Order: sequence, then structure tokens, then C-alpha cells
Amino acid sequence: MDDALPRVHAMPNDLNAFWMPFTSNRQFKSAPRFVVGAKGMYYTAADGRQILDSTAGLWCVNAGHCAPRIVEAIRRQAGELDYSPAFQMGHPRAFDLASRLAGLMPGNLDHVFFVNSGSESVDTALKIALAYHHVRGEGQRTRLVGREKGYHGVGFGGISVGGIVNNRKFFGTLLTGVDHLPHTHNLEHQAFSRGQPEWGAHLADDLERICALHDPSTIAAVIVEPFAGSAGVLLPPKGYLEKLRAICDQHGILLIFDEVITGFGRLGAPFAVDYFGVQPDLVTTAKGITNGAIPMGAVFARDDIYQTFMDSAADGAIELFHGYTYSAHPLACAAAHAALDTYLEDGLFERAAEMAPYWEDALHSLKGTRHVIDIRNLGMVGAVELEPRPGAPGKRTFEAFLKLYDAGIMSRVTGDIIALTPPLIIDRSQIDQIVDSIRDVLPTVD
Ligand code: PXG
Repeated sequence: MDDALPRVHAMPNDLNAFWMPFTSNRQFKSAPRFVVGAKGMYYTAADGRQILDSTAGLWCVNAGHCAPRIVEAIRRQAGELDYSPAFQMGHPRAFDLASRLAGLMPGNLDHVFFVNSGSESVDTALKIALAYHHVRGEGQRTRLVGREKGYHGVGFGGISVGGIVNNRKFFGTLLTGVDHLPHTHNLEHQAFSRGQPEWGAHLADDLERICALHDPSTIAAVIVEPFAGSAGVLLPPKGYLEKLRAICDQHGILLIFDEVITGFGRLGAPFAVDYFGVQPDLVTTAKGITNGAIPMGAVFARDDIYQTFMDSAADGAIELFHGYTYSAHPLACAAAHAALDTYLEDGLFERAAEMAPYWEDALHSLKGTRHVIDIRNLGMVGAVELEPRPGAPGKRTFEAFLKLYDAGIMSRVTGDIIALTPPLIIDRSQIDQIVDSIRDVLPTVD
């Protein structure tokens, strides 16, 4: 069969059994939207329509769908070594991959712990931070600091440091000893900023308040997304991340960047660490590490953090009691190698940086369109915020999402924000198509 042609799929007779994640199950099942194939910038819908992917899957398909080197690498690996344990055993591609990744990451973030998702990446980084202080004799550093509106996945660690109310309020008491910085989003001071907003660096000073309240010697780590993705593309004000870094340094607190969305080119640089020039102590990644083709994540740790663990345990003893059955899964490692080959050989990070000014201008041309109260952008990320419908937050934007889908655009909405994060292979005419479709659709939504 020709790989370029999606196979014919019979549609399911029964939609009941699959409990869909983060979905209005009843809405979807009353009017399902099925995709049956994907290639490059497009999905193929069940009715044969080509749908332009303006969100790179869920922020993960940075090189476009079914990138040939990745497809081939997974096929080959599946027939060669389908699985091997990563506990007390190894396979060569995992070590090669860790070295390659460490080489791509700036500074001394030289060690890589493999996981299978962003949520696992976050919980792993939080556990490394706590255990690091423990093994170096500062076991009283048990507190964690996150941020309002932060998204760090759905594990108990991630929702505890995260700040999205609906992701927390149903799930009991969560981790104890967690504080939250204020979020940095403020339309009064920041609306229609291009790139990083000028206003808001002072919000990082709240970390000093938290330090004063608990005494800094009780705080293990601060975790933030370099920009908040899931909450609707909330950008760090100029100087904000630098301030967080300085306060953490002053008090011996580890700084964790959650780069699950920003890693692998989203900002036109390999990582947000490169883009912002601020060096954290631990970095969490997932999604783009395999271009979304196989689940994988990776935590990057500073060299001396890793060495502290190595020096702490007796000869022959396990240094960190943590890991997953599928850590460094051979298929994921093969996919990640091929994703890196694709990003680097095709120059996709540079391409994203070159395309970003065109992207910015196109998005900001939507100013003045019905309902639009803010437009934000950074690298190849954008957001269009709509005025909420009175008494029905999110409804107007969800209707826009449905109409955009009918118009052949896959978008992503969160609250009253349309988030746009296309594959980095997008061209100018496809950017125009996304922006023109939004311009056409919004006036038709009440
Ligand atoms: N950290 C960050 C910063 C994320 O954005 C996770 C952790 C969790 O990753 P996993 O692989 O466990 O889902 C994420 C995930 C959206 C959207 O459209 C964002 C995510 C996932 C699904 C949808 O905003 N981010």
C-alpha cells in the first residue's frame, strides 16, 4: 500500500467505551471528529478533507506529521529490538541519545533521565530535587514552589505545583508544602504586546515573600514553564526569568524549567534555555523529543547534581530509587534519534526563527477582528484571546474552534484563548490560511 495514502478505516459503531481525556465526552460523541491519517502539515479527516494542523498535534509534532526518517526508524527498531529493560541493563541507542541530547542542551545540564511523558518528566524532576537536597544533608528542604496558571501535567506532583484550578480542585489535598507564585498575565498592562511584555518582572519578587514566610532553607525547588502554554500562552515579562534565577541562587533553591512545550524548537532555538539565556538546574522535556511519534520524556540535570548522587551511595548501591518500565524504550530512543536528525539536518530550529517575524505580523493583523481582546506571540507560538461571552466563559471560543475545524483548520482552545503552535515546517501561505480563517470565522460567532 502507498504510504502517502491513508488507509480506509471503518468508523466505530460504539463510542461509549472510550472515556476520552480532557474532553467533553458528550459533546464529542454527539458530533464526533475523526482523523484517519496525517502527513506534513495536514490531517486527513474521516470524510477525506485535509485539515491544516495549526497546533502541531498537542504541541509535539514540530517536524510535521509522519516525518519519513522517524517513520522508518520506528519500523526498523520494532523489528530489531522491541524492548529491553533499563534497570541494571542497557541498550546502546539510549546512551547515544542521552549524549546527543546533553550536547544539544546548553550549559552543564549534562545528564538525562528518560521517562515517557511530560507528567512523568515533571514528577521525576521534583523527586530528583527533593532527593538531591536529602542526600547532600539538607533534607529539611521539602517545600516546592510553582505558579498560578502553571501546567505541569497530571501526576500528583504536577497538579500540586500546577496552578490550573480545575486540574486541582477534584483531587483532594495534593502534595503538602507547596506555594504558588502569582501568574504573569495582565491585559491592562500587556495587551497586544509583541514578544515578551515590558511589564511584570517585579512579579518574580513574590518569591522573596515566600522565602521570608517559610525561611528559604525549607525550600527545595521552584518550577515554572518558561512561558505558560496550556493556560493560554502567557509570556514571561522581560527580566522575569532572570529575577527568579537570581533569587534561587541567593537562597540555594533549585530552579526547574518545564520545557515540555518549549523544548525542541518552539521558540526558534533548541530550548527556551537558549532563547532566554537563563540557565536552570533541571529541565523537563517530552513531546517534541520524538516529534510526538512515540511517547517519551527526558529530565536534564546539572552535572554536579548527578555527581552528588553518584558520590552519596555505597559502591554497588542504587543511587536514585526511581524509574519506569519504559524508561529509554528502544522504540522511543529510535524515534528521538530520528527526530533530532530531522530537526538538525532540515534546519528546523533556524527555520522557526526565520519564520517568527512573519508569524508575528500575520497574527497581529487580527487586531480589530470581532471579539479579539489580545494577541500574543513568541517564536512560533501565538494566542488570540477573545472576550468571553457574558455568563458563559469558554463557550464562544469553543464555537470558534468547531467552526475553524469545519473550515479546515485544527486549532486548540483553552478558556477564551485560541492557542496556535504549528509544526515548524509551516510556510507563509499556510500561515495566511490560518489567520484568514480566524478572520473569517470570528465575525460569524456570537
Ligand atoms: N508540562 C507542560 C509544560 C505541558 O505543557 C505537561 C507537562 C504534561 O505532559 P504529558 O505528556 O503528560 O501530557 C504538559 C502537557 C494544550 C495541551 O493544548 C498541553 C499539554 C498537553 C495536552 C494539551 O494546552 N501539555
